[in-house]
Amino acid sequence: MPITPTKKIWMDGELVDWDKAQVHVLTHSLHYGSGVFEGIRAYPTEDGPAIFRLSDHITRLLNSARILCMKIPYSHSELLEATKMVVRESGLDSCYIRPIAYLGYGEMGLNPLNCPVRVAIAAWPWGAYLGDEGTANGVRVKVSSWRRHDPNIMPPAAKATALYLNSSLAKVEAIKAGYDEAILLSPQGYVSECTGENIFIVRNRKIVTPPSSAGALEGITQDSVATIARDLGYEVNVTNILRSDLYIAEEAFMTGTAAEVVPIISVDDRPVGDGRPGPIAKELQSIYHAAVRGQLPRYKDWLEHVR
Ligand code: PPE
Repeated sequence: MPITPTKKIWMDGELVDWDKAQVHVLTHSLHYGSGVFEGIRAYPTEDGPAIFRLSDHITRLLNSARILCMKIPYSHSELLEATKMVVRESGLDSCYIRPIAYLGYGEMGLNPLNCPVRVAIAAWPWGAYLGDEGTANGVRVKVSSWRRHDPNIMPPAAKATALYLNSSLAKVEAIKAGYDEAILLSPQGYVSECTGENIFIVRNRKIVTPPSSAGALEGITQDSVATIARDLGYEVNVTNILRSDLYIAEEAFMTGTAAEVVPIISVDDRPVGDGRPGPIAKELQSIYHAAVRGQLPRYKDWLEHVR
């Protein structure tokens, strides 16, 4: 998806012009995938733009860095304020925000401990990740031939750039085969997640989503949607599911910051339910859309206003 430039990017403590936000070709993270990042969204609200669950995203960024022994030279509150500044500066009331911490120029080789840690935060307008059509009418997915990471080979809890090669392999395979998105299984064969989204299914009116032990990222949207579902009275379980559960589910949908809530209408060419977006998926989607825009008092604590 193309990027629409905005004016400034926050880099290592200052705002620099969009076109000047550049790095050296011998940047460590370019060679070894040693970066950690976040994807965050800001939405228009009555009180101006608000960033959804910003504090939780910054916490996850710092945890990702901790897993990699990367010392980010900024505190949680400094990163929080910097992110708000980037959104204010952009003049946008709706945008996607990409903070990244990476190892810069200075050292080569697999011991990263002496590399300088760099941090950048950019924001730009970004539409529906799986398209407006996919959001409204659902997407077709396939189980990938690629497996998700074994937690002792690559830690899925770290939202690290290197892990996304696995996501890209699965995404390319799915697109080339004519599907919209892929579902990855864990090395043990449990359903893990999609390439950039968590997955949920509904069976016997109970909502189920796989745990991080199946290789899934602990999604912030996953948590938001599970909270909304429980508030509506649904039973939500975070537990392992099998590939065959996907084929006999009444409903399936995926969640992510970029994707938001997207119904799945078929898996491996088997229609999910009646092959149309399910009622629970649609209900959760519409409440999520209202919550992120500050339209529901119950979820206002999730919003970080930028002004
Ligand atoms: N799993 C993966 C692998 C993942 O990348 C994401 C977010 C999620 C689950 C959902 O997490 P959360 O956003 O906290 O609900 N993917 C981000 C990056 C997508 C990209 O193309 O880059 C995102 O949605 O921003």
